[in-house]
Amino acid sequence: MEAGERKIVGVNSHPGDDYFEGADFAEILEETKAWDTFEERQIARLGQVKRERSSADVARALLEVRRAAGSGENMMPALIAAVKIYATVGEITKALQGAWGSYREPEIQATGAGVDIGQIANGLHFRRPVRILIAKGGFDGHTRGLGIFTHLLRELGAEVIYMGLHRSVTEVAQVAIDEDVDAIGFSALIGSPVRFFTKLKTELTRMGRSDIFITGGGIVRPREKKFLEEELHIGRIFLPDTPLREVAKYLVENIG
Ligand code: B12
Repeated sequence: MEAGERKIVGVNSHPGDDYFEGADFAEILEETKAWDTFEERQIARLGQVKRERSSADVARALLEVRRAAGSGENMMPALIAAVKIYATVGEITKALQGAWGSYREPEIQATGAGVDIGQIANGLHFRRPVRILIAKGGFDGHTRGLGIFTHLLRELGAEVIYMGLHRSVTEVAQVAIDEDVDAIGFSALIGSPVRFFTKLKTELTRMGRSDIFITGGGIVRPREKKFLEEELHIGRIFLPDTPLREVAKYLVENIG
């Protein structure tokens, strides 16, 4: 283990943020810079795969995936055959959607999920009418916190707008502007929080509304939190297990 041959996350691999003590933000910027061209590079790679495979074979394999999905039989042979001839995950997913349809998220449940929202909000209230957009980006499907925040913000007197899952950051910025919100509460439990928040700020600036207040939280490393708050100059970023009363006080004091 000491030689690093057997890796244990948290022990001799990715040992946590202490490891980064003293690191400046250059490392974070380096990481996020790689994301800038990621989409283009991935599209180029996909293009190459598509040029080199047989489209007729792929079309046949996808029809078979769709048929197998609709029939209720074991789908593994059809899926493996499709993957072997380089059908993409997107194409296979579309074939499955063709058979099953796709999940439509119901309106967000403004629920405390066992949390006593009344007690958390007790004595706290926005001083003026405020509109807040609650959002997530990419494939993050952790909705539990969103339900809690929707409930909490309404209890604090805000009008809450929620645009559903699987949105791009550009869409989030556009909706924030269209709905003329006072603040965006962005939640990032999977994906790169630095990337999400940086792009959100860049998009709002590009659209001429850099004044819209951004705050939020999620699975964010302490040095990323420092970067977002001190370098990107957005509002506070809350890490998991921050008492909700502390979050509520901050929102009331800084948004309305
Ligand atoms: C519950 C849970 C799930 C549930 C989600 C149910 C649901 N509908 O929400 C299920 C089981 C479905 C799930 C699935 C997955 N999960 Co999960 N999940 C969790 C768990 C245990 C708790 C999340 C939660 O609800 N917390 C309670 C809420 C209230 O807290 P919160 O949202 O974090 O909010 C706090 C702060 O983050 C901040 N905050 C967050 N958002 C916002 C927004 C605003 C406006 C503000 C002001 C503040 C704020 O303020 C709050 C202060 O307390 C976490 C671990 C953890 N302890 O966080 C893992 C965790 C987030 N999951 C994780 C993973 C990896 C997954 C999966 C990818 C697993 C898999 N391989 O399939 C999938 C992804 C599914 C998807 N498409 O997103 C990882 C993420 C790792 C990472 N980012 O590096 C975690 C950290 C577990 C772990 N330790 O590995 N998960």
